[in-house]
Amino acid sequence: MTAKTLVLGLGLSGKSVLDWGSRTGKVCVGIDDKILPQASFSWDEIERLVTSPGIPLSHPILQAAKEKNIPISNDVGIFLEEAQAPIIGITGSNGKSTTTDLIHQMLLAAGKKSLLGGNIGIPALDLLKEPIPDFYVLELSSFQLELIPSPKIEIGVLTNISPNHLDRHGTLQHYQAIKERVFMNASFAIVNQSVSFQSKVPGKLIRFSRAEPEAYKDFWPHRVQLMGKHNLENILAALAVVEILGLSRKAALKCLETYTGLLHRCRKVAEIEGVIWINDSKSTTSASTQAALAGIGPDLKGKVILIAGGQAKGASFESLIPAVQAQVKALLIFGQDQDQLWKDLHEVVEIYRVRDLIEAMHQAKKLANPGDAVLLSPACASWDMFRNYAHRGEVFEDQVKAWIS
Ligand code: UMA
Ligand code: ADP
Repeated sequence: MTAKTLVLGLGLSGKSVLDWGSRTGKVCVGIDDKILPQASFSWDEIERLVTSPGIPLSHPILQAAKEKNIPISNDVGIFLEEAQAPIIGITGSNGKSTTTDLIHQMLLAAGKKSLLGGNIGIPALDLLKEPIPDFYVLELSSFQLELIPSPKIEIGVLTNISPNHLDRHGTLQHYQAIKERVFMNASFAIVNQSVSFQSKVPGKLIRFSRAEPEAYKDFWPHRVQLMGKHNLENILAALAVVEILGLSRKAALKCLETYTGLLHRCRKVAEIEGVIWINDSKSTTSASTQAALAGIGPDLKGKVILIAGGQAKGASFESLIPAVQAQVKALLIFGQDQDQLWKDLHEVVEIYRVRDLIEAMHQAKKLANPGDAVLLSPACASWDMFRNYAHRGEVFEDQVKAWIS
């Protein structure tokens, strides 16, 4: 009987495992509760289970494998075993994707071959299809690290720690312990000054903090496109990597001059007549809109004109009240659940109901003064009027670009 790898979950990571299996001659069987619920296999032929990060460890298949002493891993675990170039791993509660992308861009700017992947949306195993680079830059989630007790990572970056995914990890302490794995075998650990560790740091510890203006007065804020103090921390973490590797700070800073951030996440699209237009279409919840307001509002000379609306998925917007009160001068609402937005926020801000996003933008243009920012951060899903959040963000960016061209 051929020994087989059982692949649980056939989303992005599961598919990358099947693909890796066919490239390397490993026989894999895929199962998925939604896509392929009927898949049949016999436990006797399974030598290893490779699960997907979104599947909790309490899943019956994972429990059964554990009882049968079948090794359990995930796509990132396999990647770390197979990768032939040093790995820079980035984890943390917030800012993972931005920091990961910044490090990747800075490596490229310094002339290094870098491949980017992991939780950011490019499955790690897909990177093995490319020629071996100088570095792999991997965003790692707690869901991915949970199944990798001792990851082989050369430079570990921990952006920050705040409670997240506790429904899955139980306690903040356990969640943090999982995150700290990122530097447990690393030669260098780059860690936010605000994090007090639980575990030992075997390599050289480098702390970054925005409490030391000397570290950033040569570039912040006059030479960067990214906005908000949280992004300053992400930049400091990325620059620490540049320094460790002995790469050119000048080239890294040059790269920051044009870096506008990841698509649809608090991305500065343009400044028109002193008004900054920001696309945060990825925000589909009040929590992320609140984070966007907290990140952007305090650094503005003026106020935020917020564009929100879409499908609320049953949520209320009351948690937005303090941030809206503090940062927003007008709120433009559209879409299926605009009544809920109006109900929760009309007492604290001036609200305008509009037909659609484009009308919201025209109205925002009229209301904005130099120093203000127009922020698309909908706090809602987009499916009532758009294909997805990316489509919504593209409509916004296209309109802004049409105004400047
Ligand atoms: N499934 C089951 N049974 C279950 C649950 C899910 O069979 O009980 C199946 C689903 O039907 C689906 C598949 O599992 O077909 C989905 O697997 P998944 O949720 O692990 O998602 P993937 O598409 O494999 O994407 C994963 C990461 N998803 C999660 O961690 C939830 C992606 O991170 C990552 O980009 C991708 O691998 C490539 O590495 C996304 C994410 O939301 C962006 N991450 C979380 C975050 O950032 O907070 C951790
Ligand atoms: P992640 O990948 O950890 O979700 P992202 O880089 O995609 O993080 O940023 C998502 C949102 O998290 C941003 O739009 C911003 O509101 C917030 N954020 C980003 N970086 C930080 C940081 N260093 N500290 C706190 N919040 C942050």
